[in-house]
Amino acid sequence: MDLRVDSRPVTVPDGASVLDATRAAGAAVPTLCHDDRFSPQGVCRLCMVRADGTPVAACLTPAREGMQIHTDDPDLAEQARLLLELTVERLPGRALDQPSELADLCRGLGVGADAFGRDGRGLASDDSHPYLLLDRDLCVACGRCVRMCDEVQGAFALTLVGRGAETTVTAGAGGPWVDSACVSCGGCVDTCPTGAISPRSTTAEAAPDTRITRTTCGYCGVGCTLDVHTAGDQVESVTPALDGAVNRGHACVKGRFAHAYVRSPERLTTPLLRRDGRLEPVSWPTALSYVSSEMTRIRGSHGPDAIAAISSARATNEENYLMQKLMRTVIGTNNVDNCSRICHAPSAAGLTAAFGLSGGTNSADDIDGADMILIAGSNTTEAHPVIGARIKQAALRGAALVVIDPRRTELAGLADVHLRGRPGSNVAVFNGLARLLLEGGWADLDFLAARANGLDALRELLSDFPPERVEQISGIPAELLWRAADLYGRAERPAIVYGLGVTEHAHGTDGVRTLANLAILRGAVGTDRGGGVNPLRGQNNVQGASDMGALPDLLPGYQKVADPDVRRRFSAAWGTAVPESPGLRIPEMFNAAVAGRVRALYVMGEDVAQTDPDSGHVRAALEACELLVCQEIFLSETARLADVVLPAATFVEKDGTFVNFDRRFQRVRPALPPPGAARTDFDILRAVAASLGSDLGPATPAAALDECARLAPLFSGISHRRLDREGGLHWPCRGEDDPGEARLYRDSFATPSGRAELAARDWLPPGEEPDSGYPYTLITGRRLAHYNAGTMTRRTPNIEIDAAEHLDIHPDDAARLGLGEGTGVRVTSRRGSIVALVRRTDEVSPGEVFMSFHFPDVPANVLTSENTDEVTDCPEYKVTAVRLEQADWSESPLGHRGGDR
Ligand SMILES: Nc1nc2c(c(=O)[nH]1)N[C@H]1C(S)=C(S)[C@@H](COP(=O)(O)OP(=O)(O)OC[C@H]3O[C@@H](n4cnc5c(=O)[nH]c(N)nc54)[C@H](O)[C@@H]3O)O[C@H]1N2
Ligand SMILES: Nc1nc2c(c(=O)[nH]1)N[C@H]1C(S)=C(S)[C@@H](COP(=O)(O)OP(=O)(O)OC[C@H]3O[C@@H](n4cnc5c(=O)[nH]c(N)nc54)[C@H](O)[C@@H]3O)O[C@H]1N2
Ligand code: SF4
Ligand code: FES
Ligand SMILES: [Mo]
Repeated sequence: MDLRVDSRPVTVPDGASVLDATRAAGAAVPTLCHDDRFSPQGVCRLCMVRADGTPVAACLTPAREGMQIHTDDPDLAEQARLLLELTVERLPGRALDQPSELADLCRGLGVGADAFGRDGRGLASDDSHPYLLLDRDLCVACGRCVRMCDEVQGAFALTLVGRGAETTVTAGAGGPWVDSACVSCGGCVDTCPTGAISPRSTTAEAAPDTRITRTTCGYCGVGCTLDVHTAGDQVESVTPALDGAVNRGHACVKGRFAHAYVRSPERLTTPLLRRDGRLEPVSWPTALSYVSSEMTRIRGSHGPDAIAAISSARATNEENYLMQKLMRTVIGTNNVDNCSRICHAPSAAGLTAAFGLSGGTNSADDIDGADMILIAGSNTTEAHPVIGARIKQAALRGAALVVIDPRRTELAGLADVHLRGRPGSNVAVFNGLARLLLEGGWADLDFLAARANGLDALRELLSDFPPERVEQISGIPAELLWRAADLYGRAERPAIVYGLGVTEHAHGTDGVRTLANLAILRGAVGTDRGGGVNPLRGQNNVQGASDMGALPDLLPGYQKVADPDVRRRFSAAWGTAVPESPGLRIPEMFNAAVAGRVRALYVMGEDVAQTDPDSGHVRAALEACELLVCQEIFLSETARLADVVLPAATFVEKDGTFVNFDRRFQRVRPALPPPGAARTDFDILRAVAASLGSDLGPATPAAALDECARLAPLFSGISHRRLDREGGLHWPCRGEDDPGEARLYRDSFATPSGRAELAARDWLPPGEEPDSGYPYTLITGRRLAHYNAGTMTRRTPNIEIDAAEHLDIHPDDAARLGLGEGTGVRVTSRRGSIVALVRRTDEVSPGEVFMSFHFPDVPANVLTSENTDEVTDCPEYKVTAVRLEQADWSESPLGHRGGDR
């Protein structure tokens, strides 16, 4: 649209408001109640301008072709000044003490300190929340926090209450903020223009030398763009970037607030070496020479394959690239893996087989654009909160939701249809849906004929999956299955997102394949008619760790170690022969350690002793190793068992890149130096290689990514230079001019046949089932405030939001077992026994219980089994048969400390 602002010509996109047009023209129009992140409210009326002669609220009024806008009307400016004076009259003068949007507005409109009231209204404040302060006396009832909470986060936790000048914000029904439905995303803090809602300060005084560093969140795979504000040696605050590609000015309680761990006094700041059974501080040269002499000895007497490494999905791409290069070129083994193995390895295998590439098929924006979203085995609002919020926004705009999950997650509670299948029933449910898509006439037969293989074999298999049989296996009523198929079948642009409820099973890869079938049947992948199939990859850089070849069978860019041509190319570039035989996967490493075939294990940034399944077995494996090196930021459960602990930097102290869940490379930039003698994983890996007499090549992260890009065609157009210039880039990105592919397979699939591959996979029972001795099914997974091993979030005020591990149990089961809310419960599996606190909730079905694995003193993985996905060895974390008994809470290590941590 072309129009004029103060006689200057401007062009704005369709749908732009008059306010957008004035900004495009560089005119300063005052606003108080407006924020681009939510829909305009038009309550403050400060933004009045003349449009074609008529006074209008700029934020509310759509721009039109040819419009003549005037922002310089003196009457309207005077009116704005008066309105602002009326607004601030009820505020105390201290409202001007801190910098705020309101203070800027006052300065801009010439409203002085004398316009403010002296004492304010004496309204109650609220300091119950660990991260927020509410000073109601500073509230002007602009409603921005309420809009942010409703429209952006979808939490509906805040309301405006009271009348006239007494109107002010309140959380929940008016009780303490911390007890409300608030999910602590910080959206209200970020939008509040007056300082009424402010972050609790984490540093004593606001220092004058605040620096802002633009980076990517180091927690989950959403990949939010964040600004880290530092003063001196401290993180002052973290704020979401308004122009963040995925988060667009939003974040969650972890990325936004949980940063205190960075300067925790418990950070590792010096190398540690085990002497006489105790870990003692030593210098870097001592630690490195111990590591290199032990590795050299073990390789000399047992061969290179007696050494194995676990690389880190928390570390950068460049660090993962160096780790696999170290193992392959300096040690001479392919024994390198990363936590994708225990997470989304079935996605890598399943999506590669179905479509050709090891990543989600579409981008976050395609999920927004969907008119129907099928969410399978993903607790999105807790584990990928910003994507969860975007899905809630889509639902508010009218998108249909189907959730497949044994638990009533937040999204399941909002869904049009919740298919509450038993854990381990996915393949039957997905096959049942596939059959109904065909029966209902919703399959896209033209797409199938032109672009897919395997329809006949699938049809034949599906004759075994009538809804009645699916109901027997899963417990899902046939009628609900029909309703779900109908919604996915009729949608114009359906999208599938899924999580670990699909992958962490004995038949996880089959789960991914049979889920992918649905999108293929509908032609909703590789076309503009659908949002494809999107795994919500978990860790900040789990996609990248695999992309960089920290995998036993694949070199950077998913090139097969077994392929002699590939090996030749890498060997030539690296100047040393790449070993031929694929290496061990993580579970195989532990088995080999117990069997004496692996003698040294190098663990970088994974707390295997807490997070890998069947902890008893993992500990036995770690103890069997002659050398256990642990590269960590804290003395994790694994580090406690190590022979050498190498102190690493956090993401806040690093330069490099992460790849998020939608295949987007994004920059990570250092905001602080590492504490003490801690060093980046990049530097440590180079130093380890040097002490083994080798040079790993690239001296900087930028050079490492360049080297990787030269060797991996999928990433050949990606570099730090381009990312700094252009922001994030999706892979595949095959050249300097390639913008990257957000949506894959528009022309053809990347399978050998060039077509999507339907899979006819039968349902098989889970690896472990309840019986009379172990009658309950334990599901394990995540909670919002804590992150995996919890080493980081437990060292932040998030511990006040979620203080201890609970076992979620249905009230009927709790009543039968005599388990009261908050009492102790002993949970025993075929492998071990732990004590947790009871939380009664019908979020779980009778016969099923749920807990997380975030607390080392209530170690869920003592219970989980060695069963793994038959294709990828991904653990069956989601199904463990357990027995439950009343227990004295003091039997738990936590109880001994009276719950005080
Ligand atoms: N707050 C927080 N966020 C995180 C993490 C964290 O620790 N804390 N970790 C990150 C990591 S590493 C990952 S991988 C992601 C994981 O994110 P998600 O995949 O969402 O995580 P989970 O909670 O493990 O499991 C998801 C859901 O699967 C369901 N489920 C269990 N069994 C079945 C089944 O048989 N079928 C179906 N359909 N569903 C089932 C569970 O009830 C659960 O609601 O989260 C990332 N984000
Ligand atoms: N029962 C059960 N167990 C599970 C799961 C489940 O659903 N149920 N989920 C599994 C899944 S999906 C995953 S991904 C794993 C995650 O398990 P882990 O990868 O073990 O857990 P994290 O807490 O993410 O991080 C590992 C360690 O890295 C350290 N760290 C953080 N940043 C850095 C860094 O930059 N450098 C270095 N060197 N170290 C760093 C942290 O202190 C932490 O100790 O857990 C698995 N375990
Ligand atoms: S949603 Fe994930 S990436 Fe975004 S702020 Fe939260 S933890 Fe960080
Ligand atoms: S900014 Fe337009 S009415 Fe408040
Ligand atoms: Mo994960």
